Amino acid sequence: QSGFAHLTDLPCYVLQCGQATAVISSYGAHLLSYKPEAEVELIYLSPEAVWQNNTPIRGGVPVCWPWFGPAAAEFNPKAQKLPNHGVVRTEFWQVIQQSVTETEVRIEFRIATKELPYTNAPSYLSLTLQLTEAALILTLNSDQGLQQAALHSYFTVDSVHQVSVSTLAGAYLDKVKAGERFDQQHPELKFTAEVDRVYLDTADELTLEQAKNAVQIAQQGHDASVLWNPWIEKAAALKDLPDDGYLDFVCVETARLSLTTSAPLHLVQQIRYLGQLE
Ligand code: TA6
Repeated sequence: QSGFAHLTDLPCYVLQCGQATAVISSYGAHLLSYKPEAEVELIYLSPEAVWQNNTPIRGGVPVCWPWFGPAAAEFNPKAQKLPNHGVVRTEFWQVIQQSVTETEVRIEFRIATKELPYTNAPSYLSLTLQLTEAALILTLNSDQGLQQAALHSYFTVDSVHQVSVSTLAGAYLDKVKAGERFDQQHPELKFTAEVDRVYLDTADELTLEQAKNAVQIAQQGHDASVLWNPWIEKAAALKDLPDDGYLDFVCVETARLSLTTSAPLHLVQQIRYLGQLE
């Protein structure tokens, strides 16, 4: 696959349903590409991404689990140095099921959860990918709650300056401003500086619109959506992203962040290409 030839020897699975294709690696159960049509790539993958030496892949759809961002105290009683966004981005997952019908191609990855420094580790975590001609659905499941999770999707854009995400409402935590809480004033967000926001109680559907086309992101089982673009300085500080790479993507992430919800994890993100805009 030419778009990720730089990820040498990365084990990948290619799914195809009609014109739609998706590529996912067993390393991190990490989606690398989703093309609803032959020439239309919706997912951003950094040309400087690496996966060797326990590096999480920059771009695609990283799976964050069982914590999001830096490890919360619950996960880190000994205040160790733990990785950002949990521990499964850099593990190999096992394929436990694959099926093909006329209307859907499906693959399920599982990981036996490692010894973690907290008491509520579930017995498994699974990521199922369902590709149809109309959409791609990612579903993250486990048999426990009391854990954080996110599908940290990087969407490719022609120019970040021409992107908006809607419909946004209600409170958000602004990580660019030390996590301070604000109220969203406009139903859409445009990107004109660094954005790192956790929207609480977000809609089940968000739309990512750019000059020429739009993508719908439908979600279930979430209690937050995260919008992220590192902008100039932070992009320059990320060694697996080109300095101008921030122009080429925005992250729209489906997250479950409450650590008090005991219902089993069931987090869904459905990506649907809405096509060219008039
Ligand atoms: O989802 C946004 C975020 O948590 C940012 O704060 C930013 O650090 C980003 O994820 C990327 O994290 P990573 O560990 O992949 O470098």
